[in-house]
Amino acid sequence: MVEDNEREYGRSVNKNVLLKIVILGDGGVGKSCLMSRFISNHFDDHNFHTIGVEFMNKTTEVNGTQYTLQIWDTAGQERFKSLRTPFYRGTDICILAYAVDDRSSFQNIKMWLNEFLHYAGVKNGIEKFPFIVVGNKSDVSSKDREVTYDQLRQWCEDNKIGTYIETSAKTANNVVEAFSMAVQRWADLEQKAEKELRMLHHPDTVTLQGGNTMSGLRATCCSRFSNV
Ligand SMILES: Nc1nc2c(ncn2[C@@H]2O[C@H](COP(=O)(O)OP(=O)(O)O)[C@@H](O)[C@H]2O)c(=O)[nH]1
Ligand SMILES: [Mg+2]
Repeated sequence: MVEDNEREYGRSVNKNVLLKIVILGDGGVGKSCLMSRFISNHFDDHNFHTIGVEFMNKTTEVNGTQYTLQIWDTAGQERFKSLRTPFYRGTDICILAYAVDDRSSFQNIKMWLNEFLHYAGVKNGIEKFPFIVVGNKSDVSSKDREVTYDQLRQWCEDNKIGTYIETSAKTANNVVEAFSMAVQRWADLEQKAEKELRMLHHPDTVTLQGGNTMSGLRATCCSRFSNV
């Protein structure tokens, strides 16, 4: 989704980075409400149904960089299975949502994670893709709560996801923060990937402690190129 000439790895203040974000999770956890709270700071208490797939854009600034977030919302993937691949393709950030008053929606996060890994073709491993797990409806009374923050933290640790938060689309608590955290995670991973790439292309810039592994690598590179 991010054009090459727009890639700024979280550094530029002048350019706009376009990021495609998908929100996945069981029906009823508040995906559409989270999106409309973030986009227009609005909460609609009566049920409305997402028809198929839709996306909305919002421009936001995170750490001095301008981002246009293209947020994709969907309803009943079961009914729209043929849309899965185009829906997931080119995703930069994946939000996995559940509701804290619905234990089964929390248990299904694993299924949504696997579905995304499969259909979006994430190959580099969970740690290298910006996932954020969002426990929505944090405003519910403690007697209605079925998932604790500790369980969220533990699940994320077990599944190697470093970014998670509880939100309330109803009260707006942590909604902007959730999107900012997700973008920040994306920027951190981009920067890390860029560094790794630079190391590959310019091994001279790497300081090695002990051993001569890099000079060995250089020799291999040079001999390969000199044979061309
Ligand atoms: N208490 C509470 N209810 C919410 C919250 N977010 C959404 N809801 C309600 O949960 C229901 C489902 O929300 P919706 O956004 O349509 O869920 P979706 O199917 O995941 O898109 C609606 O009745 C919302 O009013 C929240 O943060 N707190
Ligand atoms: Mg919806």
